[in-house]
Amino acid sequence: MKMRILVIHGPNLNMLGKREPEIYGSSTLDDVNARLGKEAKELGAKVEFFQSNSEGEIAGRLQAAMDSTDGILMNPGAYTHTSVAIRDAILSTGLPVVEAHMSNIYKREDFRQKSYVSGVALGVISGFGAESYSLGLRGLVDYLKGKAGS
Ligand code: CA2
Repeated sequence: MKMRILVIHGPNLNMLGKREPEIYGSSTLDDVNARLGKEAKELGAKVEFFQSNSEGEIAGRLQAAMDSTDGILMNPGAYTHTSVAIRDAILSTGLPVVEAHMSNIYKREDFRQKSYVSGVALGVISGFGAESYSLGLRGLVDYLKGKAGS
């Protein structure tokens, strides 16, 4: 069976390509998802996408993923820096999660330099624009292929 990957985009990422292109680039969320869909196909994986501005909805989607997903690629947006609830929901899934950020959060304001997610993530990619998602997908799929073969 094909590997099943869930991509979660956190708050305000629906605005991608429409505001602040100097920080987040000019690709829209649909562009990013279309590219990930194509790359996933090449890697032999199936992707599903979810975006929400609500912490509770994201926690709920993580919980629902438990039995229907092999791994999660996630940009938690601003909740990265605030949400114990999302961290706990990730832990409750028991699934590998790759945390991706378009900007390099360690080059920005102090309040962005703490991530509640990194400590429970398989790995973190930050600073490569929309490419961060592609790199994260590659890392996640490679990890899952290694696990399936071991
Ligand atoms: O660098 C990233 O990917 C972030 O996760 C993006 C979040 C930010 O709060 C994190 O610190 C770093 C913000 C996402 C909002 O994205 C927008 C995109 C276009 C226009 C407005 C917001």
